[in-house]
Amino acid sequence: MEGLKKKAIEILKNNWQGSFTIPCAGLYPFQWKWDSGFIAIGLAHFDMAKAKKEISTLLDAQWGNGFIPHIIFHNESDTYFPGPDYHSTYLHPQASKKYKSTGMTQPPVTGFVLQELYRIEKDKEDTLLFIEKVIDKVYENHNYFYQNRDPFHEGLVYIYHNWESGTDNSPMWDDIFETMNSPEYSFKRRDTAHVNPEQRPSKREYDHYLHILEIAKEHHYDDKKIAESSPFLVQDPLFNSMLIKSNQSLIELYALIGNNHEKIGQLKEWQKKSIRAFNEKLYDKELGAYIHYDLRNDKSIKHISSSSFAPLFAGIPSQERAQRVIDTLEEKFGGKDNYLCASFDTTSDKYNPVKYWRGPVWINLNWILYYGLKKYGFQDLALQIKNDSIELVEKVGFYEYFDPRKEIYRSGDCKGYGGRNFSWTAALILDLLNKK
Ligand code: 9WN
Repeated sequence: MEGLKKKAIEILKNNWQGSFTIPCAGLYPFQWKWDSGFIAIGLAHFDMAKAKKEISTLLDAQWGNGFIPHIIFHNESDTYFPGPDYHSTYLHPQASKKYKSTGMTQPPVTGFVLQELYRIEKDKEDTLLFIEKVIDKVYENHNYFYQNRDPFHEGLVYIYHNWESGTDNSPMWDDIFETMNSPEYSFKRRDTAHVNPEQRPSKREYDHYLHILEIAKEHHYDDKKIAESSPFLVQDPLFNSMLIKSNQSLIELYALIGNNHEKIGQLKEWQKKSIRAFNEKLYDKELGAYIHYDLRNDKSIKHISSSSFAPLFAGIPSQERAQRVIDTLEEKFGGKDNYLCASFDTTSDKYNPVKYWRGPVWINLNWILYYGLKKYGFQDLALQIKNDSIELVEKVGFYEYFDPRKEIYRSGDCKGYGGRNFSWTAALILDLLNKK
């Protein structure tokens, strides 16, 4: 395992850009919000100064209204589409003047990442001083979500773009895209110059992505107008689980720091309401799983993905419900033929083990699942997820995503998919190897 750890550290060192880390060279040449969080956890295991810098740089790009963008364009690289000019976030009056960025966000992992840094570092005092300096920015980000992304005051926040989910081309969105009548745009993609197109979203999917973006731009990224008119408006169990988990971390960190009673009180209120609404609205009894809700078309999306299990990580289900959810996981994602955990229901017609978020295994979702399973006492399954993650990386390398089918590796031909030397794969494998 020492060799694997060394390689993981080497990848993180190579992808470090002086004040932040790229997800991987070529394909993703900027800073991404949720990648940065996972990466900071990896960095904390060997270079806490870098871990802190990673987070500070991300938070420095926060907008005046508390929003944190999903990509921060620190440089002029033209190997990625769509770039800063396309996103044109200067249109929003409170956008960062210091950094070019996108006008969409990603799952709010930063709160629990701060707590992970505190757990990992031996020098608790010094880490807490750092946390004290940045924690209000994370709180303001949560405040932004509850004030602007929850139009019916349910305690559940929406995403207005599939890129906000982090699970970009999940089959979850297929039916919504069908309703959109997106134009056929002409544009030059860059991703397919780096990665086999078979493993990436289709041209038609990119048309949809751009169409939603055009509508947001038309409204100068105004949240109210987006809530009224975006064809894509979804309450996502992964996104909301990350928010709830991070709320809890903020409560515990503020308690360690002392004072801050008002903020703790507010966080507890959000927490209570969010967990209740989550269990009522996003749980499907028949499927035995948490699912997405299409807020624009007012209906549940009746599919199961790896996002369906994220609520375990945030402590959302009761023990009894957690057991039911695990039965579903074992029935639809497990079995001896697959590595855990496919990103989409392997028994569905829409499952594709090669294509991006339509089936392959992703290490960040495995990491979330691992800690979720441990929290509820499912030790064996947790260990299986951990071992599967390590085995996949040992077999083919630190890729962005992996084929779940065991048979495919037997010939020795199968490589991992997407980007190579991928930062969060390195960071989270390092974390799994360093913790019991
Ligand atoms: C769009 C950087 C990001 C991840 C996402 C992943 C992929 C981008 C893309 O890469 O998305 O944000 O261009 O495909 O889906 O989760 O944060 O690693």
